[in-house]
Amino acid sequence: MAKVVFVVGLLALAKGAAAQDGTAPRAIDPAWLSADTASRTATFELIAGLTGVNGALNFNGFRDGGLTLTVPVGWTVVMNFRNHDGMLPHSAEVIQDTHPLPTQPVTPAFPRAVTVRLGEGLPSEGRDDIRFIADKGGSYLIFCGVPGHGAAGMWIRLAVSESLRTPSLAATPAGRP
Ligand SMILES: [Cu+2]
Repeated sequence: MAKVVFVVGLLALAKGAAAQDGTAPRAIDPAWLSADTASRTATFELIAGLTGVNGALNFNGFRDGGLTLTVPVGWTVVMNFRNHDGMLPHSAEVIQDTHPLPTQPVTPAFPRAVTVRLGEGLPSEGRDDIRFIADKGGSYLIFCGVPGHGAAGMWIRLAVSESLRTPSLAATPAGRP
């Protein structure tokens, strides 16, 4: 009996290690997004380098547009940025959906839709909360402004919808914008 328990324990350890190395596909955590319909505010936990995916050049474990935050037009968007990467600095800004992707920081698509230290990045466990009004419908990118990171895949999508009434978060096909 003790042997069985030992084997189960080893399996649990192995599973934990696989999750930690970040190669396993990651599910969307519902806690990442909250919506206040009274104040029309969407609050999103934006976590740089959450997993090891793409050498940690990811947001919330997703790269190359594999995650899309959708908000209704006119809503206030709060992004609680945190850098979970123990190695590299990261930042974030909302930019126009452009191809090819910029290799340097660019002007954000909405005023103040940008973290501090955009080009140099925030250090490990650095935080910055950004807040802006999504007053133009369309498709945008949430992009790391540290040179080379966004172009290497460190971007997800922001859709500002003219028709939907509630914010949502969904996995989307990864690929070029
Ligand atoms: Cu980065």
